[in-house]
Amino acid sequence: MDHTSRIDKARGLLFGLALGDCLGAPFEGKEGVTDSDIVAAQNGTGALRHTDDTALALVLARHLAHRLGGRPRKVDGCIDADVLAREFAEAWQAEPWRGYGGGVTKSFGLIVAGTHWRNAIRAVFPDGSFGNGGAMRVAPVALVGAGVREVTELARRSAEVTHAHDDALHGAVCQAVAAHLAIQLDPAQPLSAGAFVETVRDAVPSTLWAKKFDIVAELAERDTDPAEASAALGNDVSAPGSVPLALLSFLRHPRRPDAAIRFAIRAGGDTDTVAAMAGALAGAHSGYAALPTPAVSRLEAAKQLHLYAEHLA
Ligand code: R7I
Ligand code: MG
Ligand code: MG
Repeated sequence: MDHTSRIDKARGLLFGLALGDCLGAPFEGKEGVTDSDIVAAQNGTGALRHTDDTALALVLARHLAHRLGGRPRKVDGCIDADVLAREFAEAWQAEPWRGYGGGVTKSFGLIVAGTHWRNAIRAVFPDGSFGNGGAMRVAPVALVGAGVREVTELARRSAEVTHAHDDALHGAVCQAVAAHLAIQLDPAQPLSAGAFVETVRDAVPSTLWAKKFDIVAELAERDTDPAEASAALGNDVSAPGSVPLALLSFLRHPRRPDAAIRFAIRAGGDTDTVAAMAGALAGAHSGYAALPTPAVSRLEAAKQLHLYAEHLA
């Protein structure tokens, strides 16, 4: 891949994530949302405000960019868990109104008060959170890991500082590996949903997730609608109840990030997060040029998104 398409795909990934988050947020928990409701929001005026999904993806992107800066790339040094946990908690402390989950709100409070992240997160959920917070912000690691193994390792390390439950880690790995594949694939070539899902499945050793992947592969092959998709896969704040729906939203519209985002939003439930994850995948696949131009220029974090995309590409 040449440098121009790498930058285009890196921008597509980050801007797709933020666009999905911003467009999805106002529709969270709403029923009967139509394509034209979403298009109206997309074609509006004024800044598009993001939530915790984009806020923490930016923190992770900045963390990766700083730790890569100028040195030869070495995955081991890309994530310092203790530093990253503090950076996430400080982002929450600076802007607690961005719509954070109830569990992380408590653990971030403990971390800024001095508790080590390993103790803070277990104090809130003894088995670790199974929320989708590790997956929603993970996509930037796909710009750094050289292959599935490295991306898997970075995904787990970025997620575990807040989400220690196996299902949350599986969700982060699923989303990160899917983003990695989306970057590698040439959008001019036909995409095989079956082969795509198989590669992701190989990185996620879990019988619960294997069942989800079977459903994703089956629904991706036919003309399923968002209501059927969420009934079959879930659309809640848990990782297994949202990450597979995002993967399907992308696979239904791999070359149309705006359509993938609308599919995710019309599926209802945790719309900002499912649309952010679907937008990251479709943006990484098709590139920045495929995103709706007026809307991306209205993104609140557009400057930082450009900066980190260029740095990480
Ligand atoms: O996962 P997390 O960061 O939340 C992300 C979601 C996204 O939709 C964002 O857009 C934002 O709206 O929030 O935050 P957590 O607090 O770790 O998990 C989210 C929710 O999942 C929690 O508030 C709980 O309701 C539920 N949850 C659990 N409930 C019981 N036991 C997660 N883990 C557990 C658990 O172990
Ligand atoms: Mg959110
Ligand atoms: Mg959400």
